[in-house]
Amino acid sequence: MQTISASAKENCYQLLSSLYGRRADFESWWLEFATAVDQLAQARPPALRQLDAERTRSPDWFLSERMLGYCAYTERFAGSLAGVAKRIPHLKSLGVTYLHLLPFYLTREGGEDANDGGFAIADFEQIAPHLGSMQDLAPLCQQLRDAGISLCADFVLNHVADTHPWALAAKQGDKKYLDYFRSFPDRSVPEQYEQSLGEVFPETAPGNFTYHPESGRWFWTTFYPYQWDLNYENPQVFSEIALTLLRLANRGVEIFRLDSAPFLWKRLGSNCMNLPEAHTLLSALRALCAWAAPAVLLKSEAIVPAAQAAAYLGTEGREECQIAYHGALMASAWASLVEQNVALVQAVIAATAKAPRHTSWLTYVRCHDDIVWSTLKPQVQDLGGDYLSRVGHVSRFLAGQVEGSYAHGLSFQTAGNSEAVHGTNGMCAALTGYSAAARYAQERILILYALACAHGGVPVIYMGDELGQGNDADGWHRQDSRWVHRPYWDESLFEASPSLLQEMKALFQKRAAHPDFAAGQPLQLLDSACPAVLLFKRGQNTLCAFNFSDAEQELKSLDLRLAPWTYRFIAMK
Ligand code: OTU
Repeated sequence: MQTISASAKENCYQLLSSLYGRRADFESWWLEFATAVDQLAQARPPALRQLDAERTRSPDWFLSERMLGYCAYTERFAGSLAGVAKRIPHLKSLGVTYLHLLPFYLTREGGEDANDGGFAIADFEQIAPHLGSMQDLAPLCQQLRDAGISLCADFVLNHVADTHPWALAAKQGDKKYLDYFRSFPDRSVPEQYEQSLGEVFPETAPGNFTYHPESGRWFWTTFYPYQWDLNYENPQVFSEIALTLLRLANRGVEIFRLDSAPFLWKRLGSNCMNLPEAHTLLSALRALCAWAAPAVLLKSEAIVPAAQAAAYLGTEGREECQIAYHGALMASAWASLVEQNVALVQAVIAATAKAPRHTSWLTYVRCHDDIVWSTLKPQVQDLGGDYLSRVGHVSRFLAGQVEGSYAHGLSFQTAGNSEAVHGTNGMCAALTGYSAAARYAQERILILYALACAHGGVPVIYMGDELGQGNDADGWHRQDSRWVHRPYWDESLFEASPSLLQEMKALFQKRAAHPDFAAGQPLQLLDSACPAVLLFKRGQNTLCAFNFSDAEQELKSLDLRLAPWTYRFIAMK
């Protein structure tokens, strides 16, 4: 243990020195930082030290076929942090072993519309008062752990709220804190950056810089104007964030979802995403965990094309996050569902690198964000199609704007710029037609979840999908239409959707029962000779077949008939 920790410390030093080593104050900064980390490592509670030892012995624990995630907003799921415990029986009945709670920290005031649903954090060391207090976190982690469930906490790396004490000090012109952000005295440099920057919310938050009148400066704001990007060129920012992460880890958080990971570093002339320095920062955080809290897993939230997303899993010899969202797989599954043709999902799977050892993809069907279509750009282009018209059709279909569509979703951030085709919002039940009782809708939900279960990775259920929960009517009136797919927990759905819930559980049990579904097992794409059928082999001998169409399909070579919108997992001889 000692030697592993010492070499992780050395590794962390090397990584950080590659970023900050040229600064005159680097060595003194490091000394102070390392002392604080060592103290936190020593303060780690005995139960977590035991977990550290166990996980160090079995670093592949989360690659198991029995690993299953669940994602929810604390308030919408259970009222408060303490309330989450009452949902443990439901989670256990599904076989869940990992619970991701969206950000539960103190946010800027004004309600969820004014804080991006918790993603504008005013203090990482406090819990939002309506959700409880920091005293509730460790007991919840313990209760979940006793039930075999690891808590995954959201952790926003790229920005803080404009009401965070650092931002308040910067607004006053405090030099130390001005250097925590990226700000400019006028628009000249921002305008140079804008030449090559994209826009995450082109409709509701155009541009990437926000003028702050009192200080007279322009602050870098990739997301909403009230979310101020942190300046990771300042090592002090890294140490503040890193120590906060360790303090939360010592309370029992086992997995951190590193929000907006691609945006941590900026370079003029680039789109300021996925830069090598951003990867170095994540590797340094990983080394930090290996040094002071080895049980902890890092999960990158980089919703980018498959090849770029794979980079967040690191490489042999340069570790990074253990888990990475596979946003392209998710988006391509929806596109193939609409097109009744599996070319896109197949192309994405073919372009997906096998996760390096001790790492895994995260596979999912829906989440609290939109389906981000730009993740498919390379594959749509490879297939020779026009990106905008192809993706545009898919998003119009899901928004119910195409004749014959069963879907009730919404296009996101596209108004004012029809070229953007940014994303699609809506609950799984709304996008598949389940909410409208459309024929085959239940099968469509199951086929998507079956793919997430079979592909290889940690599959994550989005709260409500297992019960066929539809869109939240309240969300339609909000400026940010992602709220349509952020409904409140609804107990009545247990009676309304018994068959879906039963089939979902059956699917999760099938996966948990077979080691071929473990994340590390190989995937081999097969030619189904049928444009609507996705076919691959997992592990030693499991054949996975998915009919993405309204028609029955026959695979003659396998002597297999697939009813419309069905999946089959078959043990090969
Ligand atoms: C994340 O998403 C969160 O999941 C969002 O809920 C937040 O609004 C946002 O960060 C700001 O904190 O653009 O469409 O590649 O895609 O960081 C979702 C990563 C997003 C981005 C991602 C972002």
